[in-house]
Amino acid sequence: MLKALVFDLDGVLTDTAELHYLAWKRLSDELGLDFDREQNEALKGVGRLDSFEIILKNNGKTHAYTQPQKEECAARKNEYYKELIKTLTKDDVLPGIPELLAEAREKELKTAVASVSRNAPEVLERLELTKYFDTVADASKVKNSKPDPEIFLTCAEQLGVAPENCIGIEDSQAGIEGILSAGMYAVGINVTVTGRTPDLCLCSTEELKLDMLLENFMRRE
Ligand code: B16
Ligand code: MG
Repeated sequence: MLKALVFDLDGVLTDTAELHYLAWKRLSDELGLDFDREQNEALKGVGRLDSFEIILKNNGKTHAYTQPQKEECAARKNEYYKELIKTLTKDDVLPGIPELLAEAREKELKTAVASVSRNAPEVLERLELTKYFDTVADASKVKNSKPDPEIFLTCAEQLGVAPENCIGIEDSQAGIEGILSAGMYAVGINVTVTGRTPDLCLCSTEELKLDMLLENFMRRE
């Protein structure tokens, strides 16, 4: 029985990937590192420090920075990102999301946000979405980033719902792996599948209708 919807933030509720890209690009330019939109794709759903490691690896500079230097660089990128998210408003919520969240409330389904972004609470506030969620996982307390199921299991626990009664919605392969490993039903939004396949693949958040999700979820049971 479906009892809860667990949402990723970036790429599902809003599209902050471009803002993450601009912030990483600014830092990379300052450091003389090569970074482009294609590389940015691999950072979706990946935490801040791990993202910087990927950029360094792509540049053959994994060992060029000490750990404190890496942390300083990641913190600098975050300052740039925080400047950029000041521009977010409710108009930046992806299509279909407000309707889905309102329907979920009507049908008394629980809702959670499973984002590895430490800025998730501020982004949700700016999007005026906070009121729609029963719980938001605290990314700073999650030890294992996606594709580990930890953040999804944390959401299920915080909601008091068994993972098999949850649908997880994600736009990244890492997130899909996390949802499936948690034992939830996985819905992928425009995922470039490079590993395990989502239970349901959609092209856009516009296709997220509660009746359709319920129908597909029941079919699996
Ligand atoms: P922050 P999600 C992820 O959000 C982003 O996709 C990823 O690009 C970013 O590096 C990560 O959050 C950490 O974000 O630097 O704000 O803590 O997709 O899990 O909602
Ligand atoms: Mg995402």
